[in-house]
Amino acid sequence: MGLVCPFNFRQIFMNFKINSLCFFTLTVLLATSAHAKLTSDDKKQTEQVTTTALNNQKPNIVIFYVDDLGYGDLSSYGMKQAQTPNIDALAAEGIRFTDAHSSAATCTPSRYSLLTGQYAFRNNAAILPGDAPLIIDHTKPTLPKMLQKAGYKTGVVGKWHLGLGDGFVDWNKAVKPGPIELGFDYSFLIPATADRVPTVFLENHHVVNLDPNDPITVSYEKRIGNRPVGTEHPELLKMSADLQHSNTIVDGVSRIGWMAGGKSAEWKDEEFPFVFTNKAIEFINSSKSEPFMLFFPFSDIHVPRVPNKMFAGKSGMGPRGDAILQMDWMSGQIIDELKKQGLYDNTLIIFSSDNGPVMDDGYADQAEELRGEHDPAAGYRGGKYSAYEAGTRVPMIITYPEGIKNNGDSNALVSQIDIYKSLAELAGVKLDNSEAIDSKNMLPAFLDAKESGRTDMLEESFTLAIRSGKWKYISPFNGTTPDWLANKTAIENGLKTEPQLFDLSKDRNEQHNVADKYPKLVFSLRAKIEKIKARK
Ligand code: NG6
Ligand code: CA
Repeated sequence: MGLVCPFNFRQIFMNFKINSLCFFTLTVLLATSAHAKLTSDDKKQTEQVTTTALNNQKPNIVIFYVDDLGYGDLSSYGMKQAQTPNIDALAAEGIRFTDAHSSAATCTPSRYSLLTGQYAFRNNAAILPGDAPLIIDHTKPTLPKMLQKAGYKTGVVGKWHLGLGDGFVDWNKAVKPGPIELGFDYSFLIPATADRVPTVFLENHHVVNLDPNDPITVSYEKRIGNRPVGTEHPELLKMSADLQHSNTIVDGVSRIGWMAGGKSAEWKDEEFPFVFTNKAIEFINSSKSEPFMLFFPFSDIHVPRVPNKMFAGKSGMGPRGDAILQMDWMSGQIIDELKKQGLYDNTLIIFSSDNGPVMDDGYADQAEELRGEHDPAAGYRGGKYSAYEAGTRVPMIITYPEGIKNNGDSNALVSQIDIYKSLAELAGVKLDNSEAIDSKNMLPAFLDAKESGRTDMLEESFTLAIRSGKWKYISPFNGTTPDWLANKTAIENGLKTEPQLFDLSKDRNEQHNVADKYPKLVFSLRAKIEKIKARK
């Protein structure tokens, strides 16, 4: 896991890196305090000079955000059956976190928290249909807006799933508000998930390759258009699907929801790896004269898993394993570009996943049957949707050759919700008290494997859980789950009507509920959750 570098040499190199980081922070501080005493003209001039000077120093930021990748789904996190060399190289060079968490056990809530620094329950952010309105208030601060303030060019390429528009979306016109209004200078997206219509790419405000004579309409209520549907035409399918995923068929895959028109704009799932990496590389090349932030949320390894033929059949674990290889290749292409452009050493890369693993998520792609000995959750209990650890404990790797103090494994407890304040610190942006209220500055832990992380951390699923020291408390669940997450599965996912308490130091697999033995502790952990809920 360590750098193969003679100690003294490495020490000098590290000191240099720390010094340049300190210099950067110091310059920001000096520039900020000098501003208070200047006239507005003076200010403008100073701003120009300092911005230029600082821009040369500010690290670029790339966030690789995989969909549904489990804690054990990389060879650098214990997967034996297939290799992920590009990500493993990041892990070997940077910090490999062993107790890092998505803020929630599903996609939309995790993404919401990453971009706002607030827990999703504050906004009832749940899994969204493909025609849902934007769930982030675009008049409020966001992570990309915060970085724009610091002079960053910001881009998002990949899967969105945070809603678009403000009620009814007309896909044939400018689709907004969306990522641009939230502070991304550039966006190239699939609007929701690959299993939801509309199955078209959206570049900035517009659907790509749309023929105005063949307008798109989308419905999540009733069947529209004349495309075949999965329930009636199973012979057209690459893989069969459950009822929810058996509506409009596009590219041999039945999806959730119905879509009419927009034939020329339809995507081909197999082309995703090239389309997205090319767009990301174009963004890097057009932004490299300024500091930039690229948010790269993958469609992989979410369903439907339809990897390109370069990867199909290569993992020995079926489409789910092949999608992992595809995701690794895509990451490698972007990392190679950063290296080719001489940008890599001054780029902070965060690699992580939006929630834990799932095998069957609606399509019969044999993920379970073909996984063999592979354990996507690496021994933790649960997975996607679950209140148990594998719901949110995901791989997280950070590299930043010019900024990392000590690399290696870190067992610091960190949440992706902390990315907001940590990047604000890195970029030298002062936040309002009302901004990113749930985020904590974890920059020291992000840049040093020897630093510790949080003492307490909330985990969101269909209920709320809290980690505190060695303890994990899961609140009783009295709500209802969606029909497809039937009661039995809900219980398997830790959604029980009684309180649950686990000592993770002895019971990492959350098998022994000791809530009855420690009523005072249960009381105090519950109070901690209530305090977080009341935070303003
Ligand atoms: C669920 C879908 C599932 C997946 C998930 C979102 C059904 C039965 N299940 O509603 O297939 O799309 O939503 O996944 O429809 S996530 O990673 O984007 O949260
Ligand atoms: Ca997900």
